[in-house]
Amino acid sequence: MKIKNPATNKVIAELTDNSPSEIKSKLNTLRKGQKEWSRLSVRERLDCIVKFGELMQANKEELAAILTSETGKPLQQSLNEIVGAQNRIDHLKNNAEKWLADENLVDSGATHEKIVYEPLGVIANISAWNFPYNVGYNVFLYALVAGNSVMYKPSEYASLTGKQFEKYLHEAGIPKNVFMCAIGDGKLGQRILKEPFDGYFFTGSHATGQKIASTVASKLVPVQLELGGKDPLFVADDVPDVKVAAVNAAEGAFYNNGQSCCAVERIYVSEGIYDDFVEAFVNEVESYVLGDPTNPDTFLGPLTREQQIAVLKDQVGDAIAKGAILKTGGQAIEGEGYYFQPTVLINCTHDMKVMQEESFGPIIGIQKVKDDEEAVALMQDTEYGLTAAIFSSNEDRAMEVLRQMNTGTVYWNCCDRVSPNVPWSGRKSSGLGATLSVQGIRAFVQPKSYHLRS
Ligand code: TXE
Repeated sequence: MKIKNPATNKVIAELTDNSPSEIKSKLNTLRKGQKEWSRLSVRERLDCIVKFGELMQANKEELAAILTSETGKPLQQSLNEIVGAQNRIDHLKNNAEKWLADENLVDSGATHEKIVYEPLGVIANISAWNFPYNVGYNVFLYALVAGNSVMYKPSEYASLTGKQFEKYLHEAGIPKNVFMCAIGDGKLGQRILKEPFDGYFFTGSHATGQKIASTVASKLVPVQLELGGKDPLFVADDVPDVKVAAVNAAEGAFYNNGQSCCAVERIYVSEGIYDDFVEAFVNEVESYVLGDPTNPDTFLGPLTREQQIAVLKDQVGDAIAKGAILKTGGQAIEGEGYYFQPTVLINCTHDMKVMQEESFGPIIGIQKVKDDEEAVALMQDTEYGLTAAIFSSNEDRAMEVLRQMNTGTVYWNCCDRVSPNVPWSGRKSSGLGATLSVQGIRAFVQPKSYHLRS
């Protein structure tokens, strides 16, 4: 497998794909390893994870350079991701023993009753490239702490980072037969689905998520899908400062080049502040430094995947043909690398692809709304259900809007945010199941009920 740098389109490394027989033999190895691993205490397993976190932080400069080289993520954002993902480890360290402890429900009388949380066994984690630390940690660290062994298939666009996870997990004391990488593309992913894993945990596109769920359905094992979104933000007319709202909204839309599952993908603005908001928003977007991702000032690097340029061009053309106004950007940048200008489309309507289909790039559609009722109806007009946000100075107004959102997460005066304290879950086409928090660890265990008479 050839690994390309999206900033230069040059091959920077070559890895050998795993063959189907290697997947089979890795699964057998992981099955043996899991038995020993699950006999350790939660604290012993956590000690390895804590050590892993220390190693990642100690080597963060080198790791950030690797992530930037294969995804095009600006170096500072790669560092932010590595440093930020440590919060999962801190949270596990403080809570996992409590979450996984046996629950003695009846401990008097003739029959005692308790719940023991047992690991699932060997799980397959098919992962994504956009935030490999965040979305990877959400799955494999929680699975390991709960006593599972893991086959981790990094995205073909983040395989070098995946290999680093394997190296440092082993260095931190996780046995080699408890965590293993599977290197390859979607075809290898399909091969993994054929094998009898005890759970399949996927992060990626809706289309692939659907294929995975239907392929493994007959196995009757847990399947969890963390998919994309078309996340709306409503900027209400009572925001205290329109410029601040515009700056925050733009960051939510353009951070990581818009390649976040919870990026702001469409914006609705009250008519009273619409013109001021658009002006401030466009000024902010035009101030972004675009270019070489290794330059510390760069905010927008190349897209990770060349194919996405065609999707973005199509969305721009479709929106303009249906009456949107292109305020800035709109073009791919000729030359080396997969660059696309940051793009703002205004006067958008819901017949446009940019308001309906996931963009996953540096492009945003803005639409004017007359009141909260119209904003809610438009925010809810989507097949997705990951996050929704409102900027408003009125808490009651905000809560009334957020109450009506059929999404796993809602935000008041913030957006594009994930925390280990609360579950991360998508509804409708945004996914199935939850990661993070106590819910996230329960995804990797199965309860066993004990009825005990002495
Ligand atoms: O995703 P895929 P890609 C969305 C986003 C983006 C699009 C494509 O819209 O533009 O997905 O990205 C493996 N059986 N998100 O191509 O194809 C594949 O090798 C088993 C949203 O990366 O879904 C990789 O490891 N596995 C998302 C993983 O699945 C298969 C983050 C994801 O690939 C497979 C990333 C198959 N048939 C992209 N086909 C988010 N939730 O944030 C592919 N794979």
